[in-house]
Amino acid sequence: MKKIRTQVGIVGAGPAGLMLSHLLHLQGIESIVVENRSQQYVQERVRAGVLEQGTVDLMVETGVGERLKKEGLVHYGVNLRFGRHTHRIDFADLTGGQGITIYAQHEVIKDLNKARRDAGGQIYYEVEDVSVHDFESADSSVKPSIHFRISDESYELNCDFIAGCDGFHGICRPSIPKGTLTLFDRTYPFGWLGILADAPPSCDELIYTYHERGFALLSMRSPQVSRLYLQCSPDEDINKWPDDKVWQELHRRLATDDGWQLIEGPITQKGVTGMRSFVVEPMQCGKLFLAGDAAHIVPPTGAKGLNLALADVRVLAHALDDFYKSGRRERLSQYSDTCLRRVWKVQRFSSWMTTMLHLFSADDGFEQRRQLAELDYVTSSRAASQSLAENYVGLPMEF
Ligand code: FAS
Ligand code: PHB
Repeated sequence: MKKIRTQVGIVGAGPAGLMLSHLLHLQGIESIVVENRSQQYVQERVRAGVLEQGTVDLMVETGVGERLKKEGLVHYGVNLRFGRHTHRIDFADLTGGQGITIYAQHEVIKDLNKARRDAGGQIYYEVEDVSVHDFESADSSVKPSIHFRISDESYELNCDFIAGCDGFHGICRPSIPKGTLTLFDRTYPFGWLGILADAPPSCDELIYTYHERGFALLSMRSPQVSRLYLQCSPDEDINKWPDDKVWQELHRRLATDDGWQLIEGPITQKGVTGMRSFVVEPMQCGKLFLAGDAAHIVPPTGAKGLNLALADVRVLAHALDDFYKSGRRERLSQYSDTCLRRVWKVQRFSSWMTTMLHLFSADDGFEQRRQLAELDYVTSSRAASQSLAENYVGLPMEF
């Protein structure tokens, strides 16, 4: 085995892994990232698109926000549509001027990759057979390691700490001894059929729609590209959704009485994602720290997945900085508790948005009337719309 060494070994080059490596670099802490996919695959994967104010500030403050500032679409509000009427939630008024920025996750990944590359950062792509070892022991002389293979060469990466940023289907969480973790898992009886379309967005802000045929969301990626979602069954067969059927259903669910029109265009990407709420406690075991989707999944209705992943690594980078600068381990030992406070608040908001806006089939009408009453309350009470607004733009960071 070829032996290499670093201070922090990071598994996964998604937003969590790359941002952590970037923050550690700015603090003078070495790291190596290992990723089992190619750089191109990771940089083209279609996922999130909404950045909280705090995420935008983090990218700008750490020097990777230039393109985001130029190309990101800043929104100071969001729309809730039900009963063929649209109600705007004014973020700027309700949160003292805060907003969100539409900037695709894969663009964030490109910016972070460039910053790592320009700084001489080490990222091993297309690695195989990744495994993590010797992280449980509290004995500081026992060094954890990450083993992996690149074609027929085997590597042993020795480090002080391992960051498990390898997503929900990664190897880090399952490597933690059974019984030391508690898993909280909820799956929803529906999914999202999402499309990318070369169509100018039909509204300059997002539209979350409650409809008796199911939820619909109008989002965007740029002034030329729309991103739209439809509630569907969790195992929906995408082949049963030719483009014209997708547009027909979107027209139905997004229809209003004020003459608003949905603009169509060529569909360039189509996919179905399941909906789940998942949290693992604790988010650390010895010298292994889980961050992002490796530790928690939120339904996308609150647009929080990416933002929560970056919030985790901010806490971890802060704690590692404290350790390497002063030898203090308190922040490291409190990492999980600090993150979980935010994780459960974001879970609460994301599942609330999901249950308020989606159709639950087994319903005698009670649920629908309760949901419509909730939407009516949220859009007519300043207190209720302020709660939605402050959660949507992002709760203050705690370290
Ligand atoms: P990621 O999953 O992004 O990254 C983990 C990385 O680890 C990946 O690059 C993976 O290839 C790598 N990896 C996995 N196993 C490995 C191994 N054994 N060895 C080495 N590397 C390994 N959020 C929203 O807010 N809005 C959305 O519209 C939205 N859409 C989504 C659609 C999908 C299909 C998915 C899965 C998620 C979506 N999310 C969305 C949530 C998403 O944004 C995640 O929260 C975000 O990607 C989390 O980032 P990471 O924790 O870095 O995990
Ligand atoms: C997106 O633009 O992809 C998006 C926006 C809002 C969400 C989820 C996804 O809640």
